[in-house]
Amino acid sequence: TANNIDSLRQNLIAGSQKVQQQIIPQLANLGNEGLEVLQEFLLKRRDTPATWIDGNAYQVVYNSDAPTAKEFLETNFPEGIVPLKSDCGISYNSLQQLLTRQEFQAADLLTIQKMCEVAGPTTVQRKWLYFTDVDNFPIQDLRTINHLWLVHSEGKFGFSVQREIWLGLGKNWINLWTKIGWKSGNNWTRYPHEFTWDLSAPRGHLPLSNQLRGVRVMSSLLNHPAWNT
Ligand code: UYC
Repeated sequence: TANNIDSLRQNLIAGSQKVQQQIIPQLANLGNEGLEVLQEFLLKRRDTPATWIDGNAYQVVYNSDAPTAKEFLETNFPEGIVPLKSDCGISYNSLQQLLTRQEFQAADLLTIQKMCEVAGPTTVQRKWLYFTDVDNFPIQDLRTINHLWLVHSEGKFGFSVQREIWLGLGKNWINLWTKIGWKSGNNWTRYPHEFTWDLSAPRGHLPLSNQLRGVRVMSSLLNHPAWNT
């Protein structure tokens, strides 16, 4: 009913993150009228950095099969809700699309590939990053990749989430592995089948950094100047 829609709309605009999170799926179940409220919400907030609440709203509109929704996105958010800024001319559009669809395993692979691409042809050929590649990684690009992960995972995934947990553990790697589900007791989680490729994973579970060649790449990632605000 009109009354119900209006109260959901008010709560979506003014409510806490928790309230907003509950309202978005309710609006998703209300067809076109619900979609219109979500679209208005996205437009209203487009001048401030996207949060995972925007990500949730965006995903509902994206996953709807209404022609108006498709047109709305093509007109207003042709490249998604995270600005795909790069200091080296790399396109993050494909990563944006995988993450919007929450295809986390494919997105994880593409993240490594894109980071190799940023580092240059030698790294692309090698297929894995040196810690020096990460030290030289442009701030803008690392922030874009991280922002995409955050926004499309309800704030659960991303290097900055891993960093926050790691700092909270006094920079203890062993405890980090357990906390983010990369190790259980003495056993490393095996790639790819033992990892959890959806939002039921522990916070910070993704994106992965292979530890086969040591911790230095991960250390460079979590110590990167991109995280100094
Ligand atoms: N793998 O175990 N990993 C691979 C992880 C380790 C191994 C790729 C993460 C421990 C081998 C990714 C963990 C280990 C390959 C990850 C993990 C190990 C491989 C694909 C928990 C053995 C085949 C991208 C820390 C005891 C490729 C890539 C190769 C691949 C991720 C083995 C993303 C987070 C120490 C043999 N593992 N990896 O980097 O290089 O290849 O031989 O971390």
